[in-house]
Amino acid sequence: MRGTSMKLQSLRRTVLGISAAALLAAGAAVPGHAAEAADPVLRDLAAAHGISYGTAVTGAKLTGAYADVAGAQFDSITPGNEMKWGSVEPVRGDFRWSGADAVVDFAEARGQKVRGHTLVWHSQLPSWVENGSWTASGLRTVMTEHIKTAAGRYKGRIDHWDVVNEAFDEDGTRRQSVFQRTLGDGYIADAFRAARAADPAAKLYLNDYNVEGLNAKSDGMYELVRSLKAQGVPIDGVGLQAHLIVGQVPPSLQANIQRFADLGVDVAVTELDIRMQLPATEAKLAQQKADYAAVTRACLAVSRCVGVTVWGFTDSDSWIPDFFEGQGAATPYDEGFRPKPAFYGIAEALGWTGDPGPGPGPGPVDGCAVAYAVQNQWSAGFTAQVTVRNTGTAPVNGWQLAWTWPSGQSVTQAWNAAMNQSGASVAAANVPYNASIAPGGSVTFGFNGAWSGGNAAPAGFALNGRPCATGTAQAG
Ligand code: G2I
Repeated sequence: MRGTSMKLQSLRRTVLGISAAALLAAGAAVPGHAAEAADPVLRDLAAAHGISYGTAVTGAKLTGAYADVAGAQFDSITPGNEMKWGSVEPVRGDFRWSGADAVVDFAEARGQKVRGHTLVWHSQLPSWVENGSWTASGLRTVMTEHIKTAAGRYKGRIDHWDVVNEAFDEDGTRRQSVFQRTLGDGYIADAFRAARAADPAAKLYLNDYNVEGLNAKSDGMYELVRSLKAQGVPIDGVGLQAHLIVGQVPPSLQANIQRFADLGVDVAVTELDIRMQLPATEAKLAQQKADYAAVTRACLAVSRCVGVTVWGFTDSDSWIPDFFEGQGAATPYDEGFRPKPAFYGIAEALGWTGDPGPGPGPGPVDGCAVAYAVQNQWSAGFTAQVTVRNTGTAPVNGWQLAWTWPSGQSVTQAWNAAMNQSGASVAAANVPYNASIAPGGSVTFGFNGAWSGGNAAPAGFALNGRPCATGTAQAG
């Protein structure tokens, strides 16, 4: 699934601990957010239908506003990376639990379920496992010991374990992981048996991506689940990851959930995100809202579908921009923790009938102008300043300014904006203290960049998807 986009993690800004965002999460008034007091609570709406709504989290970010939203809105937490083999047992027999412990403690303190992710997976495997020269019995021992230790440590505290993750290739045959190559088809049954022995109360899941609709891969998974059930292997559920693309929710999603349910297992949507080509526009965000609603409705329609987990609740904590060049905006909250239309799509699918208000950002913009100035330039670097003016009549409540570099420049460090670059596409989003631009008002942010060959200004800018005039934004 890995794309080619460049990583700009050093540029990623979180807004943890910023008081405005914390207030937002607590439901109080924040400039630029219209409907806080009436905002729905997904975990309550979901509970009324007997399903769960969860999120993956980054354990190290569980403080401030990020923690507030994760705790208030969701009833299930999945550690995004902290329970993976490479995180917990990087060296054979040397277990490191602090990251995973912190996530489990967080969830328990808020009455949330925990999805354990994941016990046996070909990726994020420590090299001593992936590159060891194993006999079958040697690797089987290592695998079952790992399961026994990890599932045993959290015995009674994990609601669902993703016991085996991503075991299939796209054609529905087995992925040739080190486990498959060394142990053969039986490793999956062995892993489930070991997990059941280690934590009898946890629901044990087989989890994969691109298995949401009826297709060759989900057929392979279906056949395996059927045969595991027939052999009495302790499997309780199937996880459909659902890393989807805007406008492309598989029409057969509900039918596929139903056919797994009919085998006598639970089904969960375990890693939902719905990505788009950046910049986000109102039209794409509206389609994304419909898509999040459609996935939620498909789960509600099948009684054995136990819930949905989003793979990161905020665009500031999503794997998508790092893995798919030029894509992002895949989650229900924007980078400043404002609920997006997608959030209201989920709520409406769960029966909420309130008014989302004019709209937490990125909201409509009825006029904008941008002034872009390189202030300083040296051999390979430069400093630029960008002023964005609201030339319309309505306030801008939450903003994202997008542009494309004409000659291969890149952003290296930003101030007064949260900037991400993927390929040549740049997105600069407000930080909590400059989210609102009154009519006639402006905001200014700056950044350092790298260039070589040429350093021409971008040809155009779009504010929340709307093209802006250029060259006229400076305060008069
Ligand atoms: O790839 C998306 C998901 C597909 N299904 C299984 C999930 O476990 C997987 O999650 C992602 C995490 O969201 C990413 O955060 O798995 C990726 C690795 O395959 C995670 O990315 C890794 C980066 O590749 C590392 O460079 C980074 O050190 O995250 C690590 C921790 O931030």
